[in-house]
Amino acid sequence: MSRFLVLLAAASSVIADTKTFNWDITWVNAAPDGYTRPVIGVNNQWPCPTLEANVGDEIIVNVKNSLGNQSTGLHWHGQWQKGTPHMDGTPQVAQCPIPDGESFTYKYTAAQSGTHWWHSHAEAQYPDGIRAPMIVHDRSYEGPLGVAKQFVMTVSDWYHEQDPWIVHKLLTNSGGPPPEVDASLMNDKQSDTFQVQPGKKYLFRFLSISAFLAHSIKIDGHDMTITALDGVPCNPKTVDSLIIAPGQRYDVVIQTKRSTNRNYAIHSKLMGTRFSNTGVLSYNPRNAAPGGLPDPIVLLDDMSITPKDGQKRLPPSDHKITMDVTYRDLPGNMRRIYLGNDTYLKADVPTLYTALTTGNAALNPIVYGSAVNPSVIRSGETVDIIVNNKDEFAHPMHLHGHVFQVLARGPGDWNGDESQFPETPMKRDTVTTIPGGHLVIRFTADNPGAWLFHCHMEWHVAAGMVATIIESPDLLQQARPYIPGDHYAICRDKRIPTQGNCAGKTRNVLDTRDCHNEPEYSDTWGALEVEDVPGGSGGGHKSRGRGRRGRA
Ligand SMILES: [Cu+2]
Repeated sequence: MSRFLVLLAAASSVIADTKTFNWDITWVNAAPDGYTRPVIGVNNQWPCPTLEANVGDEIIVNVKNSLGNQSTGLHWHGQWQKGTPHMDGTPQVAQCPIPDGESFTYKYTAAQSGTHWWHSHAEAQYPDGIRAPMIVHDRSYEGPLGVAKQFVMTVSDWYHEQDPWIVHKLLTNSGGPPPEVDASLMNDKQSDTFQVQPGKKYLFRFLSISAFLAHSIKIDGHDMTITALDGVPCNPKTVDSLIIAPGQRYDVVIQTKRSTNRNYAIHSKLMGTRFSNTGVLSYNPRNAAPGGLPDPIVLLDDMSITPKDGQKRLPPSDHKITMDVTYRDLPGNMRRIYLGNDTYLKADVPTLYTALTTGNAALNPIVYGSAVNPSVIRSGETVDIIVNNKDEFAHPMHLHGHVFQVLARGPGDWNGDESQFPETPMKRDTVTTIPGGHLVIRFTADNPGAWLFHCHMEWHVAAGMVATIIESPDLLQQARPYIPGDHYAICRDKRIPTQGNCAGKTRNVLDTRDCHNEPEYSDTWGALEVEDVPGGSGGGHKSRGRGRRGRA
């Protein structure tokens, strides 16, 4: 018995691989909808590469920032970073921003299998192109699906202007009407063809890498059986169409027909706009191109989907965090979103570093600064986050470091009545609120780190719709995750302090008078500093350099 286990362990250590990627982050021109503009790519290419691995692989991504005008930081959406919270890629939270010209290595285990993605987490940057799928294979999930082949299909909105400028206009009262979307993309193109054979099953991995708007997806003549939400395998649920919000993923299996005499349209519609894409489910390339409009979509209530592992509702929570979503116009021509008490502003010290360096005070949310909307949770607690959404948007809310159970979603503020909570709740990592409604999610504090909870509409992130969950700072201090030297080097490079409270104060850390509390106009700008973009051939407005404190 014991020898058998040893052999198994040896076998799995052979299977687990190290996957190394060398990514030079660069501006490059691209025209996914026929309009040429500068986009952010990797190694002078765009679309950015899909990161593909097997569950348990060690991922090493050597990043060089060659943008020339913006800092960056890469987040691995769907990877919990257990034991490596410093690899979460969130500038001024898990690390300092990677300045122009500097290098930085991400190294972590791809522990969460499924359909995920990676993207810049420097605000207002990923919609300029730096986002792509991250697929982590797991035979124990994929094998039983019995599919002949897998396809990845991303959907996104697309803009001709660069995002920092869009955000700038959106968040100032004088900016005029909201920016208009210029196109919808399917796999970063206008259309894509998925070649199939008759009488087989296929897995489609749908991802929304949108900046702002959701898509509906429907395949003519074929039901879709959902098999995973945000990488979490679920009990099969057959639907006719689905709606996917920014940050979300749906795995679906389709069964192809016996006849090959026609091809079918895959409709991806950018909701609330005139833009859509028509992909081709191709049985035979010689068949006529499919077209037409999809039938009206049938709304899917994802709350009805249960996880494959059958996990029951977690025990009643020890710790409830309630956040109201409100828009406020502030003096100085600013429009900000408040998530809870405050509108998010970056701390001077990355929040994880504050958690590691302020001793017992790290258990007191005050040290992180009210402007990061901090909540400190303790190891083993069951935590409820309650969002009361006071405005007319359906916000896709994403929590880093976890998946969560979704216990309630409905109109109005949450009334506290837990009697209708589902026995076996849906689990995912990005869930949409309803306009003017509430959302209740629950998770266990089992992953020490500094995790953002935010809307995945990127412009809402820039407007401050972000909160910080500081999880088990006492355990972080005991465990002392090893933080490599290159993390500190990029801080030194820009004179960003790496210890102390939100203002970098290492004594009297509860004195936070010097921490940011007032939104500054320039805070609405993207990755700290934006200047003229080299090589722009049609990129619209050239952004002006207005970085906060001149960090690049
Ligand atoms: Cu939002």
